[in-house]
Amino acid sequence: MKLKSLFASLVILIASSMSLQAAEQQSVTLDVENFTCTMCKYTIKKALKNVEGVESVDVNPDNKTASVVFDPQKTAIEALINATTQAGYPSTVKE
Ligand SMILES: [Cu+2]
Repeated sequence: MKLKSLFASLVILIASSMSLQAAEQQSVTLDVENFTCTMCKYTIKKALKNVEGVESVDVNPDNKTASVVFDPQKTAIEALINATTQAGYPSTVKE
């Protein structure tokens, strides 16, 4: 009986921490300039992944965009734009 309630509170604890984690994520899509070939995708992806707080990067060479999921507590959109620009690909937030 006691173990069962302990288990139930544990489940609630895990579930609440998971939703908390989801709330800490922000996503943005960037329009990326200077896309010349398919390899650019990897350069851009690497540059963004090196930014602390970036959770995932999805570069789309067809649309010339990069979708980034990041932790807004650790980084900001300006840092993402700066990272692609430093790599030779200036970017702007897709409207
Ligand atoms: Cu290229």
